[in-house]
Amino acid sequence: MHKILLMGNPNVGKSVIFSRLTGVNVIASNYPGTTVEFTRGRMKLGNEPVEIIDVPGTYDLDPTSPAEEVAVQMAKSAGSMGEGDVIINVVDATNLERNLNLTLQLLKDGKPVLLALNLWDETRHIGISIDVEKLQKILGVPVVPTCAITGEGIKELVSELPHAKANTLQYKEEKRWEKVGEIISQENVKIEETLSHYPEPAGWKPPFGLVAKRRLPANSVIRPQMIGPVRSPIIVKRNQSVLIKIDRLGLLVTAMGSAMQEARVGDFIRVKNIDSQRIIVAKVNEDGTVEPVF
Ligand SMILES: Nc1nc2c(ncn2[C@@H]2O[C@H](COP(=O)(O)OP(=O)(O)OP(=O)(O)O)[C@@H](O)[C@H]2O)c(=O)[nH]1
Ligand SMILES: [Mg+2]
Repeated sequence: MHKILLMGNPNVGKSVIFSRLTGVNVIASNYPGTTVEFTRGRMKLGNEPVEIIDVPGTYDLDPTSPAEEVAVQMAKSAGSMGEGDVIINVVDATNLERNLNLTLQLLKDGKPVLLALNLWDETRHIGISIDVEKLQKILGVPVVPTCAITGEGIKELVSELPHAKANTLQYKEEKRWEKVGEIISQENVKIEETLSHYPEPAGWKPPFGLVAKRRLPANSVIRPQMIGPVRSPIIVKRNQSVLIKIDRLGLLVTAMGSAMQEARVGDFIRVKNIDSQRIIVAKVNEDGTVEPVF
């Protein structure tokens, strides 16, 4: 019988996908010779029964715990039992950088892999957009966005199973992280919104002041494609009273005005002088006052 292994980092939704695929007929058992527990179940692919295994979570194929060791053993045996074994690599779409590390290792080992981009719902919430087609092209294996808790994408995942492929991606082992970076930076992941309310400390150059809208793993490199310009906050609202100020060479003239549009520091806006009712164009100062432009 063919096997499907659900593999991925810890806490990415493997077990939820597993139960979506298998329903209730599952067996928990220990991996031979260990106390590491894993779950097996069955599903039908077409008319054919296949075994599904919920493999313990692992960050890579260099095991550092008994559970990871089991995961690695299972990965190693996939494919060797017979044609048709497939690894569904479940990845956390909000944390591609860390997750693709394992993906690349699986691909490198020549396993037939299918990627489930799980937690797809979360990417929307935190403002990441991923170009799935591009990612698929680069990795050379099918990539299916899923939301395990609602079941979104699970059907598509199953229908892509026959198309799971062994790797087409080549890279040198010591360049693995670099490769991950390349994949991420090729406009596959865009952080759509970045903002910061923190002042810029002296000596910093852009991109300081960008707060990622996704959790970035330690040591991530922030690349230009991942960031957008910081926009200073709106300090003048429409119809807000503003102090019109001319402060030059000992001359201080003030008047009250009403802003006709919202604005940030440095913007030019139209302001209506309350006394004369005349409309002037003025530049917004840091302190929220405005200075007429002559
Ligand atoms: N928002 C959201 N939450 C999810 C999704 N899939 C799983 N979760 C949640 O993520 C958490 C982890 O899910 P599990 O299925 O236990 O993850 P796992 O990969 O089996 O974790 P380990 O067995 O510890 O490696 C649970 O709280 C799930 O409810 C998803 O697509 N969207
Ligand atoms: Mg689990």
